[in-house]
Formats: sequence, structure tokens, C-alpha cells
Amino acid sequence: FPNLSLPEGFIFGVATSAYQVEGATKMEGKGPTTWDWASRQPGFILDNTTADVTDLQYYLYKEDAARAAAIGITAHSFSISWARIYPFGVAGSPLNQQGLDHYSDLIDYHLSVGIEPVVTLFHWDTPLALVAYYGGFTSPQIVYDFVNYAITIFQSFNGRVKTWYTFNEPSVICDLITGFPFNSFIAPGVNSSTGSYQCAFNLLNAHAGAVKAFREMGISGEISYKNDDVIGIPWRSNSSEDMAAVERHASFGLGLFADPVYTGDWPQIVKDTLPESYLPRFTDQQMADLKGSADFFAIDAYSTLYIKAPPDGVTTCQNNISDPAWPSCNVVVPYDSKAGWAAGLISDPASSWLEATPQLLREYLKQLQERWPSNKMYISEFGMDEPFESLRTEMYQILNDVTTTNYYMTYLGEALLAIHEDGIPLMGTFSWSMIDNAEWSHGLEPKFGIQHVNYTTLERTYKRSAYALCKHRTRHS
Ligand code: GCO
Repeated sequence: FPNLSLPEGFIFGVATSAYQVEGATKMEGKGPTTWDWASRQPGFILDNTTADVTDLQYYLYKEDAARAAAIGITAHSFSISWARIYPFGVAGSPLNQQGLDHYSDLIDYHLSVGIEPVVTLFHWDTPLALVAYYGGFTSPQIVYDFVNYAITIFQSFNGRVKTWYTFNEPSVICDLITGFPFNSFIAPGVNSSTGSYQCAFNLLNAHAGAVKAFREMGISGEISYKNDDVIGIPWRSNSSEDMAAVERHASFGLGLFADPVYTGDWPQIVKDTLPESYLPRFTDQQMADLKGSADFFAIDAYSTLYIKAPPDGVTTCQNNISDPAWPSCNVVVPYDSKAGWAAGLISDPASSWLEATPQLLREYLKQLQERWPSNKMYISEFGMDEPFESLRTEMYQILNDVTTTNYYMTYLGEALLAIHEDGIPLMGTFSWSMIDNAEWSHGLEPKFGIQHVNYTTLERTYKRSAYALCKHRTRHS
């Protein structure tokens, strides 16, 4: 890779989330969450596992923090499970001191081994009671409850945490398909496509409310949220239809959240397309609270996509309001079907949604920086999964995840070039993930970890990618 150095203080992190690694779902006063419920519905998790145990990081966090520190990782981005703090979710309901003490110990332990704790307040595990009470994120009541929960966390961990996130990947939370596996809990009369935009509206107000409280309380450190999705690259660079398709994709995806946070309002094209009955409009106060409510730009940057306009322009899908692809109605083209996967890096399509595209990283970051300029950027997640069966253990003493290792090296090489050649103010990267874990509806099958976990003994083993990351860091800093 390029012989360039990482900027001073560059953060070499790993990421996890509560539901995916903690296990202990019924322990120490935790309330049930949407995912605890969903994982019990027959057929919902592809490999019929639950995350009731998963990595048991709730109890094994010391081992995990120490093992990360041992290979030179400098930060762990994890999420707090709201239902461990407020088992019923609602403001004014009982606070679970045991849950709060747990995260307090966890933060202290990370600090003691030299790992910076990076806290996400919400990574998809909604307290189930909130969904039963009022439909979770489809109701504006969630704003008050989320801000109340956020204030509890800020007060408890102020001074020990420097980097905070409100939400992980809002577009996934509010997505028409993945965000609402819980249709039976959504209040009658809320159809899923309007529900998705109500969710976006409420989630943004909850984010802005939490950031406002953070600033008014004088909490130390910086706060943002973890963006996902891409602006997208036009399939035909000289086609105005494809450029317009990219614009729609960006506005109805990433921009649906990033624009309000930057400018205080929805993207214009979204307002022009969606009537108020679909997309609630912000009040002046809400706009003022939203505008500038991120101290830096964080992106979960896994894949980049080509975007292609539908063959007949936008007309067909605009006529069909119930089409789930409406209103962006683009054809999304995975990278490898255009160019082939030159480096031989492709994740197992059977186990993953992921199309790893490190070659497009610089373009991706440049597009983001152009549209939502910031003086500090993090890649808050990146990574890929590789089936355990492909690790060629017989030849090596270590678990040889050769594809992932290649991916990380190519990706980090591009990140270095983005910093040095493109002037991207990238301050850190967070590998997904610290250890193999429960990949939502895919269950325990996909292996995203830089450490393997034996789900019978819970033993952790570094994979080759873990060593490679560590080497990359020492070589470039
Ligand atoms: C997400 C989440 C993670 C995933 C990871 C791999 O980006 O979907 O933040 O929880 O596990 O991205 O799919």
C-alpha cells in the first residue's frame, strides 16, 4: 500500500452493538426489545438462532476489551440497550440501576485498558413496551421518551465518553421493509409507507432533542449519528437520467436524514414529491433544533452502488404510491455486475447483503464531503463477512480469513489515499466487527468478526484480519 502515515491521533476502532453481542437478554433487569420478540417468531431468523447468548459480551466485556487492546485497537464503538436502562422505555417509568452500573463498569474498564469508549444510544433494539404502547418510532411520543433516556445516559457517563452517537443507521430503522418487521405492533391505520416517513420525522426530532439536551447540559465531547447508504454513482456517467436517478437516490436515502441535520429541512425533491399526509413538515422550532445537530459526519461505509434510471424514466413508479420502491424508484445496480470483482473480493451472496467495494471508497467519501461538508469524518463501520468454512486453517496456525484480510488492506489503503490525496478529514475507522456476532435476521451464520467466536465454548480466536489491521496501524502511524 501507499507509504503514507495516518494522521496524528487517528482512531483505529472496532464496532459492535448491544443486541448483536451482549446476550444475557433477560438478565439484571433488562426489559424485552423488539429484536428479542422478533427473534422468537418462527422463521424470522434465517438460521433459527436467537441472540439470547450470542457472544455473552454482557459478562465477557473485560476479556473483549483486553483482547482488542492487545492488538492495538484504540476505540470500541458499542451501543447501550435502552431496555437495560428503562425496561419499559417510557420517561417516568422505573430506572434499572443495575443496567446503568453495568455500562458504567464497562466504560471504566475500557478506559483502564486504553480503549476509548464510543457510545451509540440506539442501535435498533427498541424497548418492546414502546411498540406496544404507541407504535414505537411511528409515534411522536417517542421523542420525549428518547430524550429522557439520552439525558440519563449523558448525566451518568459525562466526562468519560468523548464520542457519542444518537442513532445507528436511521434509514434502516425507518425502512419500509427492514425497519418494520413488527407490523402486528404498529397501531392500526398506519400503513407501512406512511409509517416509514413518520418514523423518519420522529427519529430526527428525537435526535435533535437529544443533541439540544447534550449541548444545554454542557456534556463534554462530540455528538452525531451514524449515517448509512450511499449517494451512488451514475451507471452511465454521461446520462442525465442516471444523474437525476442518483440525485433521487441520495435525497430519499442518506439525504432524508443528513439534509435535515445539515440544513434543518427535508431535501427539496422529497418535499416536492411527497404530500404532507405522507411526510410531516417540520415546525420552525424543529428546524432550528435540527440544523447543525451533528458535530461531525459519520458513515457506515460498506458498499457503493451504481444507480440507473428506470428504462421509462420515473413515470411508472410515480403512479404507484404503494410500490415499496416509490418514490425514488431507481434501479440499483451492484458494483460487481458492472465491472466484475477485479480483486477477487466478494462476500458470500448467500450469507450477506454485502457487496464490498473498497475501490470506490475515495469517490464515495468525496461525494459525501461535497454534499455534507464537515471538518471531521469517521468511517463508523466497515467490514465484510466470510464463511467460517473458507478459513484455511489446516495450512496456518491462525484462522486465515484471506478475503476479509485483503478487503481490509485494500480499503485502508484507499482510506489513506483519501486523506492524503483528496483532503478528506478522516479521523478514524471502526471495523465491523470486533467479534463474530448475531447478524440480525441472518442469525449467527454470517461471520463479520476479526475474531472468531465458538458459540459452544464462547472462546474467542483472532483471525488473520485482526493481525493485519494491527500491522497496518503500526506500519502507517
Ligand atoms: C448495520 C449495522 C450492523 C450490521 C453490519 C453488518 O450496518 O447494518 O450497523 O449492525 O451488523 O452492518 O451487516
